[in-house]
Amino acid sequence: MLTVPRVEDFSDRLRGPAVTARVGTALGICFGICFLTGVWSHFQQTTPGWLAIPPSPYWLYRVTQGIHVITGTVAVPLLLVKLWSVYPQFFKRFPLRPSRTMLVNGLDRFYLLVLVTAAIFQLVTGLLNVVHWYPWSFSFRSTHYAVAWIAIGALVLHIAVKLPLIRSALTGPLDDDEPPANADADPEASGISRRTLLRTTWVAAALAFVATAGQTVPWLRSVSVFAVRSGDGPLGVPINRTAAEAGVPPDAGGDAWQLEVGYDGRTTRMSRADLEAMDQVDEELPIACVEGWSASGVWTGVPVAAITAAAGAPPGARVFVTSMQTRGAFATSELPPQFVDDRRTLLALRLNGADLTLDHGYPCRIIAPNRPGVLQTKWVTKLEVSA
Ligand SMILES: Nc1nc2c(c(=O)[nH]1)N[C@H]1C(S)=C(S)[C@@H](COP(=O)(O)O)O[C@H]1N2
Ligand SMILES: [Mo]
Repeated sequence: MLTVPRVEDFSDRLRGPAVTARVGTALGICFGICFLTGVWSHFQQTTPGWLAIPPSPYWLYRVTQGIHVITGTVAVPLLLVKLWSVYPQFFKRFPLRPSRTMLVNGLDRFYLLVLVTAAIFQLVTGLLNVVHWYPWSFSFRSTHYAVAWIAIGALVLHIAVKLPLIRSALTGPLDDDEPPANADADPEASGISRRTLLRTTWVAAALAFVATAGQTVPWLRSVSVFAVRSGDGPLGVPINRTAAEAGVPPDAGGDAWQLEVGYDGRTTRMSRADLEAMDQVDEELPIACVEGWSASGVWTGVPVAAITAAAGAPPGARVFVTSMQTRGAFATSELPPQFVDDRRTLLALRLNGADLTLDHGYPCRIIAPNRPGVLQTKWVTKLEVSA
């Protein structure tokens, strides 16, 4: 017969507030940093009207998003140990009679369930997004963002509720000084100590760090087994979505291709040769994907500001970019004025000394400082300028 265990049935002396509070503190720090960098990433992609994101420093998004994915990955082993250290508490019985005790216990279980579910949801969806596996039909970004608020709200409540316990557990000893009275009878008593358990946890977290960090920290790349798409791609930069995947035909950038620049009811058309005839600028800028990987390249092309000026637009204009892509997301992006006016924002024609490959966005693509990869639109066909 299946019997529901009681809290006393879990007699593992490795568990206890001393372990839970220490692992929980590390986990809380990871979640806090992951939340803040995540909100930043969301704002980078759906910028609220009151916020003008600056193009400098050009590496900022690369760093914040690298940290977002690293702290999220490091949180996985920490969350597992944390849950292991407290799950017997879930089996603690409380009287199911209408009373204050029942109310308090019920609310306690409820918010903990919300916290645990939201935390697991965030880590699982985040990791699956990194490996491009979408076994769901909802929008990843808006859902991951909404659940982040639920998780952080429940986490703040959790810390507030447990603060006295956390404080005493962190200042108290880790291992019980006295060996358990039944040390001979209890086979576990001669096993590992809490100190060893914690050390193992930190090693697991460090391994998760090293395994992910290579996608932003170049010298770690060779050991970073979780660093998806951080290896070399054509011209030294990985490919996120190929032309075939985006439904861009191989001959899309052929001789017939022309860039349309619309401003004030007029359309200016430019061939690739026209663009090549304009003053070319070299800029070293990273592609910093929301998935955490990033890679630097030297891009050569025409400042977007030079193109808007050629179309007759004054400085301070914004530009709506459209790609030739026929399938999937990220076919368009918008450059706010501060990015258009920055001479490092290019309509790039070349990467690391060679013409762009089709998969990198041939015949031309946007590359701008301090922007998420999803906004570095490839296979550009139209720029709509509005003053
Ligand atoms: N038109 C278009 N541009 C796009 C994308 C896309 O799917 N379609 N993907 C974006 C994403 S998510 C990233 S990270 C970068 C990657 O550029 P790369 O493939 O040249 O490395 O391109 C961006 N530009
Ligand atoms: Mo990306």
